[in-house]
Amino acid sequence: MPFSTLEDFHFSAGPWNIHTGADPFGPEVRDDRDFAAKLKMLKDLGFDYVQFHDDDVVPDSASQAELEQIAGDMRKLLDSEGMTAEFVAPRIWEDPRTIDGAITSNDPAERAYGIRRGKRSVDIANILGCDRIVLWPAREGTYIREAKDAVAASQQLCDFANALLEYDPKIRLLGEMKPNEPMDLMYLPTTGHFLALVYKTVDPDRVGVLIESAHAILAGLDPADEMAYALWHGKLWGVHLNDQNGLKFDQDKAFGTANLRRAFNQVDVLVRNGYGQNGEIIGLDVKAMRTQKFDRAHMHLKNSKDVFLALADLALSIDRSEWQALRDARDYEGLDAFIMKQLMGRA
Ligand code: GLO
Ligand code: MG
Repeated sequence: MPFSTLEDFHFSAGPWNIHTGADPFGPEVRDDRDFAAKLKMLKDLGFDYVQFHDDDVVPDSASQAELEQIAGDMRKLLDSEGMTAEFVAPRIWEDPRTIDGAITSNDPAERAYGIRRGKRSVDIANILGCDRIVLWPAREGTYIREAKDAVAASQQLCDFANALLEYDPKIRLLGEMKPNEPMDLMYLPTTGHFLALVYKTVDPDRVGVLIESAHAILAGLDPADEMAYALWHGKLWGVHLNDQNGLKFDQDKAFGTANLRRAFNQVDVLVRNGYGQNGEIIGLDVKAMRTQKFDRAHMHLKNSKDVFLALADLALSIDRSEWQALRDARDYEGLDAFIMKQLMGRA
């Protein structure tokens, strides 16, 4: 696989990445923008793709006929701006029917609702012209382990994947795993767990992963190695680049701002493995600080993209023969200094 070039990289973000700053302890601090304004903002920043939740496009209350109409209008808006949908993710964590999970709820009616949301997401994706469904199983876990049967839950997660794969022969499913938050104990808490489930589904070729940097970090794992493992499986079909300052809540900090070296290693593994050459997108999942004023509450997106491109440029220009010579000599102190100098611009 040849290295990626800068031209292979196309960027995406979701409308939720330009947000009002509400958090669990305080209300909104900035006005909202309508979707068209967000789309224009993303376009101006050089983003070509948009990530969607199902109800970012169509309210859950809409009938099937309304769904087709509303999603069709969204497609026209995207086309008119020269933008493309990257994926649709069923938002299966806000409705009262998902309080105990939409896939692993103990109530079969609630599990049926989850599958219905998944199928609606497929319908919306088809109208928007994308083949990727992202599954972030937000409430598929427990606060106390005794609340659910973990063996049954594993099968229910597989059943959910199969229901979508069987519903549409072309759709691809990308698991976005996270170890905690909002639930204390998540099922399939890491990418590796989901990758093992992939091979138990009815069509493993259409199931892969989207890796979010912060989610790997929260699991105590290195995001670059997580990406490498998924790349080895041929299943890294999406990323949510961001950063995380320790094992706290999911912070969604701008990419590379907490740990530049960790960010470089993510970019490097993507570049070396030709990420982007088969239509994979550089997705961001970042939040502006709550302190940011309205008119500058998109700079976290620009900063993340700029950091990615600067690190990709470094990955493409770094002296690989010197790097290799240090490996061959088993001079890892020398390699440590070599990488640090590159990152400090003091090479
Ligand atoms: C939360 C997740 C969430 C998903 C989004 C799309 O921790 O990162 O933001 O990425 O709902 O699946
Ligand atoms: Mg994410």
